[in-house]
Amino acid sequence: MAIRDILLYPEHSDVLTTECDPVETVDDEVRQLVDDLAETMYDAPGIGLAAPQIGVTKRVTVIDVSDPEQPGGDLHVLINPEILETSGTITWEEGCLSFPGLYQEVERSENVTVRATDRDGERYELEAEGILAVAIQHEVDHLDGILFLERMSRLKRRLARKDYKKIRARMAEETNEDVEA
Ligand code: GNR
Ligand code: NI
Repeated sequence: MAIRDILLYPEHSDVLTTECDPVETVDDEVRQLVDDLAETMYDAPGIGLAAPQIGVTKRVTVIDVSDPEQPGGDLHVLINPEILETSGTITWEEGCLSFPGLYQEVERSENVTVRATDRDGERYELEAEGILAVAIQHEVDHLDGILFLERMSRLKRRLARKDYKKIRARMAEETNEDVEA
């Protein structure tokens, strides 16, 4: 297990906008990837993480929307996920670990049924609603090379990019101050 670096937008937009390749067999290498994703997600902390965010363009993602204050997590491993059905609409203020500090409302389906392969190579189906449904859609988008910016209206996207530039400029300034101090 290892905590991996999370790739940021826009420096790594090439990897982050790549359509990821399906996993053929769940072997030790894929299990290692799953474990690294989980460890990196919990460390960040985040409620989900997709393989391209750590530089691996494979269709693998992990999600845990359980309360971090409560003992025992609820880790979902989704390999080659397919969204089978969606219904309803929900607006959620989303964040993305590849856009640190940016939070924006995004409209998604409120309910999703997803089929995926787990860490043991078993195919399963999951019905989700609310934040879990939102996270599934956010992560499956990553595997298709789609970032949450693209799920906003053009106006909101323009404002979000502007906000994010300011956030990153401030982050860079703070890092320089740390170096100088
Ligand atoms: O940690 C995360 N929080 C979050 C909040 C609302 C909607 C989606 C997310 S996913 C995000 C982690 C991440 O970037 N996953 O790709
Ligand atoms: Ni994300």
